Amino acid sequence: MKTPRLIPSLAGALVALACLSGHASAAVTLVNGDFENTAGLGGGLPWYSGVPAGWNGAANNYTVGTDGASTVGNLEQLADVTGGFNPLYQDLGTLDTLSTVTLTFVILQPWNGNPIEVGAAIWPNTTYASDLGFLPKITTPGTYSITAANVPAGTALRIGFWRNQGSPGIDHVSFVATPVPESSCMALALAVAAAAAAERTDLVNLESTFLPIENESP
Ligand SMILES: [Ca+2]
Repeated sequence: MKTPRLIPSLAGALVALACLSGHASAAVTLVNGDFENTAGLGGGLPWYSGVPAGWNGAANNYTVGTDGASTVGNLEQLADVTGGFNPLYQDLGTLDTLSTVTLTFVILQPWNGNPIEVGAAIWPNTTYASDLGFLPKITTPGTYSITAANVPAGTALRIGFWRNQGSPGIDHVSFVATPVPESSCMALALAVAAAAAAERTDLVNLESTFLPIENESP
C-alpha cells in the first residue's frame, strides 16, 4: 500500500485554486453587447431608432442598423462628442473582488467609406474624470481590447464608446472580470509548492485538505 503524493506544482496549483474559489465571480455584467435585442426600439431593419436595451446614449434615428450579417450599433447616432461628451455607455455594476478586467469589441465601417474615428474606455465609479484604460483614436475597423489590471474591489465600472468622425458601427462588445488571487493566499500556494518540493512530511496533512488520499485497491 502506498500513498500517492502530489507533485509540487500541482500542490501549489490546488492552493491557488482554493484562493480563487474563495471569491464569487466579479459582480459585473454587460448586456446586449451584440445589439441583437431590439426591444423598445422604433422602426425596423434596415434602421431602428432609439437607444438599444441595456445601453445609455442618444435617442436619435438610425441608431441601430445592420451590416448585412448582424445587427450593429451606429456610433454616429448613438454617441457624439461634438455637442459635449456624451458617449454610448453601460454601467456594469461593482467589482466584489480585486480583478483584472478586459473590454473587447468590434469596430465596423459598414455604411459608407468616410474615414472613421472612435474612442473607447473603461471608467471607474461612473465618472469620466479618469479612466482605467482607453483607446482614444481607432481609425481602422477591427477587433480591439482594453485591459485594466488589479482593479480594486468596490470599483463601479462604466464602459463606453464615442465617435469623432464618420459612421462607425459597433458590435460584439464583451467584458470579462477575472479575480486576482490575494497575495497572502498566493504566498501560501508558493509555500505549499516549496514544501512539496522539499518533501516535508507535513505536506501529507496539506494534501488531505485538498484531495482525498486514496489507497490502492486490494
Ligand atoms: Ca450584432
